[in-house]
Amino acid sequence: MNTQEMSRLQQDLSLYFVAGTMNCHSPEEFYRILKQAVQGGITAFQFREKGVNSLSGQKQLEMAKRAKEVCHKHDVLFIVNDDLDLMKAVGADGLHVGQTDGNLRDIRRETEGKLLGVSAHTLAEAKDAIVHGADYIGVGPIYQTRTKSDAKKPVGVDLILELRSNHINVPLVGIGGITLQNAGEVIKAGADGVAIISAISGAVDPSSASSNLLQIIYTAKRES
Ligand code: 3NM
Repeated sequence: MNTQEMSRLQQDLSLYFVAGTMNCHSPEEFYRILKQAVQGGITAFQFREKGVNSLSGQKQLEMAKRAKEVCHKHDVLFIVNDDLDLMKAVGADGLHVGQTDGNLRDIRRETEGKLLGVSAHTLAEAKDAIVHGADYIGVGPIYQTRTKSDAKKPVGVDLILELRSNHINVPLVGIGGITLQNAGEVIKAGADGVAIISAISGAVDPSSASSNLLQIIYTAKRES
């Protein structure tokens, strides 16, 4: 990735909404929330359809296609979580994987020409992801989260500071328990963006939640 592409990605990951239909009570509710989040200004979206009550097969593919259309109509990056076949079938912009989602070397080969994001919980995991060609790193959980049942112990913004002081220069996105109240400090610690489920999917008004978050993120970036 050249400098220009890297700087574009840093911008595009600023407000990264992550969700699946199971985070939103129903598939129609998911679609409504996503449309509102897009209107509110999210810059990237990750389709993360997994766990209890998630869609599978044709229904999952159809929803992924609808979600991609909404995102692309508004220049929002569309990333698929952990499902290479779905990423390909839907023509997503990239794939996001965790530490246990397979061999990174193979995944990088299969995602050539697409973005690859990898979740990391330690400096060693981040270094390993970069060696294998990750385009960005998801760092977390930063704070306590109630959304991911198997989430690790919160690492705080300290891990972001540690990665930056160890010359990790790829785009970093904080995830886990991020809200309007703490998004600014995640950016100020050195993250390029924040990834959020419940503070958008569970908001009374996902559109204003997104636009308020975006303002906070841009202000924190200017002040960093
Ligand atoms: N991944 P919320 S934490 C999907 O630590 C996910 O890698 C995490 O949800 C990680 O914004 C998390 O509601 C859940 O806390 C984020």
